[in-house]
Amino acid sequence: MDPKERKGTAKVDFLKKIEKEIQQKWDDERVFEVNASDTLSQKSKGKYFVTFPYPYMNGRLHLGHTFSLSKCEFAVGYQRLKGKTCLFPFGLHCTGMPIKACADKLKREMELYGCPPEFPDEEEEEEENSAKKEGEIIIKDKAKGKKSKAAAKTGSSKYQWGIMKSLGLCDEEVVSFSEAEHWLDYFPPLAVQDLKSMGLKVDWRRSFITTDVNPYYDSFVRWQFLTLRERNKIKFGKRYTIYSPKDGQPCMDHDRQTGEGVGPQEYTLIKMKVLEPYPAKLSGLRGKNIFLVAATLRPETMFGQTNCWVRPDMKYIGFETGNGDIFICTQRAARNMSYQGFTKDNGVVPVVKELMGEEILGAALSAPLTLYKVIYVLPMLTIKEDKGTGVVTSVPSDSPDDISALRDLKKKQALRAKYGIKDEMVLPFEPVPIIEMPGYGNLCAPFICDELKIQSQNDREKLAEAKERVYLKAFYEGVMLVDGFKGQKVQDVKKPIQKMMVDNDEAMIYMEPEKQVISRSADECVVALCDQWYLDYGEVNWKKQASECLKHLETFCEETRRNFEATFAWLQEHACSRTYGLGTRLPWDEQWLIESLSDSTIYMAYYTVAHLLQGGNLRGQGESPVGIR
Ligand code: A2H
Repeated sequence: MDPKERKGTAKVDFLKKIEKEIQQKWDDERVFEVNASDTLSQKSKGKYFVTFPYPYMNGRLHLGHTFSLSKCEFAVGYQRLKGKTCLFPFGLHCTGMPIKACADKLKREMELYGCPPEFPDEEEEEEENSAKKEGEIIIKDKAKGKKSKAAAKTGSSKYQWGIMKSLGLCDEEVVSFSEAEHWLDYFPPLAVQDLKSMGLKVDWRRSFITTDVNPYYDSFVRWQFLTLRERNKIKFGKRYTIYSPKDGQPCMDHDRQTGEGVGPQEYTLIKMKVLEPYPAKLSGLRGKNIFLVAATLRPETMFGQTNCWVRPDMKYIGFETGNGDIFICTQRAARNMSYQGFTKDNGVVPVVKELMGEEILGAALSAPLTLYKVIYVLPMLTIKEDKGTGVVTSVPSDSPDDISALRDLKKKQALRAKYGIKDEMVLPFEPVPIIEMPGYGNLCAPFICDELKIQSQNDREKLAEAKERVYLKAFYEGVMLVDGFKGQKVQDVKKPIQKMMVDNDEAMIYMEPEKQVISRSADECVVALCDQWYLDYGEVNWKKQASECLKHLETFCEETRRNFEATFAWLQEHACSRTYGLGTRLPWDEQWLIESLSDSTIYMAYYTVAHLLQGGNLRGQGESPVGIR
């Protein structure tokens, strides 16, 4: 070995030896164990407390933890040198789905593939088949096949078994991880060991794990929830929640792969009735009521509908609703609706027709509120697949997208011809003045499109600007021109007009996630109406109290204060009950588990007494140092 290198190692080894000895001394002398009474001593120059969001115990800690921890660690070390009585407690979180999901996945793999499991290698099978057809590529494909088989056996695997093996565990050890409780035995002591070797200045007597495995923490959380209930902060009922059909339960921030902070977005679903004779594609459904259902954010503009848009090259379905009517929209939207009481069976979409947009172009419709008795289905090429129902109602007076697409069709005979649209379906339809806006007149969308010289529906950037300019302004400054609402502000009539159409069975409330949400189980989430216990964080008085508290809170910097304020602003009803996972049961309705964000809101208070209850026994199984049971 290079002598330089050897010298380097010797120095590090020496330092490590000192480190070990000192850490042992800290441990023996219990130097980081502090009690409330210590702050009363003459020597104490004040008190200082740090807390780190307790990490989740589905694996070993990693470099990310180390980085974040260093801030607590440096702060507490510095304050200690200044003579303050410093407390750094450290809990470990086990509540929620992922541990249980991994354990169950492992169990399933062993049931399917034996123990130790022999996994099928799909890639190799496929490649062998194709290799038979084209002899030439055998060598290349074989090599690839071997690689993927090796991956399945080692670690970079889609199988839970492979993931566990990659932690360096032997077969027998992996088997024990098919019981969720084993994770709670295995990882927490390793976390403590790793944190100790990092030299953290922690009072380890105050450590604990969560869930009903630990009777002390369990009763702390039960107390918390009983108290919240007594104070009327917890309610029960059907609520719109982001939900994973695959998991069969709500999917909150903690359970998501993507879509943090995303909530349900409400649309008004406009029922546009297809008139007889039905287009050929739908002729088999004669005798049934068929509706194209359009999702809109602007129910108050329905007085100005001139047509309905679908995208010619997009897939739609017709499905049967609870009362036997047929709704036409995208499969994705129908999936959401099926969890919101639209269909006979929850979560089941009874598909009666699959079709392309172009197959219903030119269909005649009757739509609510508009003065045009009959309007037609026309092509719009910019409709997105992942928003709303894929059916868009057209209000060219107030929507820049709609006026541009309508002008395209009016201008270009060839475009009409391409899609078989007759002149009388387009040419007689003019924008209807329904809203007056200061500075924009009574046809704000044509006005802004002229001003920005928008040429077609494909002018995406300019259209985005046009929408930005008129959308908010219309909400705050728009004044209605139509009979019955004349002179009223848009923001005041939006809800009443929505309600009027819903009451007349011309519209419904439809929800979907604001943006795509993918669960940790890799499911695309929907919005579902679920029976829920929920924390009523949106309640006005509670919010007022919280804001008042924040005023008196030292946040050390403005950014932190702003983050609190922003969270208060969006936080609404928070579903806190779950059916699957680990945790504490709701004391008054034990079929439910309390989810992982809700059992971790005030645990810092538990640190103040944890040592008197558990005395450092993570699972709370030993005797309490002060005899509390
Ligand atoms: B709005 P947000 Cl008058 N692809 O309704 C493209 N656009 C879609 C869509 C899809 N898959 N699904 C719905 N939309 C439209 C009326 C309206 C709308 C007026 C003015 C503005 C306006 C009449 N068209 O929206 O991205 C629908 O058009 C401007 C924001 O969820 C729906 O409301 O915010 C709106 O976009 C939903 O867009």
